[in-house]
Amino acid sequence: MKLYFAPGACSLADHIAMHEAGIAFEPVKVDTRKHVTESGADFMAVNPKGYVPVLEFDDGQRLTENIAILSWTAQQSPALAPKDEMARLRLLESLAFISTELHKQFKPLFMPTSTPDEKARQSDLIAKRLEFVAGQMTDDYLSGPNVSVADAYLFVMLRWSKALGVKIPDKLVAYMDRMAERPAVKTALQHEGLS
Ligand SMILES: N[C@@H](CCC(=O)N[C@@H](CS)C(=O)NCC(=O)O)C(=O)O
Repeated sequence: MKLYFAPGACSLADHIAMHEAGIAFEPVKVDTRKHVTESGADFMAVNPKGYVPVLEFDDGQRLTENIAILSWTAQQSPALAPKDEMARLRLLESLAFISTELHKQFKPLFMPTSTPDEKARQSDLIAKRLEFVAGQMTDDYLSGPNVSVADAYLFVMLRWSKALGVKIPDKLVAYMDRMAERPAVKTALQHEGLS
């Protein structure tokens, strides 16, 4: 099994989650600007959408989209798998929120064409959403005392927030430190050359 990733990109969430689940896989580094893998292969042939993450199964099938890959990963591990139907829906709810209301909102912050005003407005929007997440969190992790694949995704959003100067609520700063101590997070960061 292969996970196509770009260092520090959203694919870091899948990378962390795969380690949390204890799944053996080969990480394949991708240059998402040039659309080539580390070995020089054409990444557009792997994912015509041109972006990471991609999970490639041993039979050659490929799964894209963070929500799908993280959901699959959760299903593989009893520790990460939600216990009942409502918990599964709550996990999906968290993943959808992180994907659409956080992840996609960073785009203007990464675009060189965005004006300082646009970037400031977008930073404020993301900061408000992080406040909302902090308000909802009543335990060590997003969905309670145990880590889930959604935590891996949120951790990446917090890394980006920190790097881009988006205000992070104190509760999430402590949460980020807690996540950073997890062996799966350390291993994924190390593999991506980020530790
Ligand atoms: N909808 C996709 C978006 C993935 C995405 O935005 N990937 C970024 C890295 S965080 C990327 O590879 N961008 C390169 C490109 O679009 O060319 C998902 O959630 O998996």
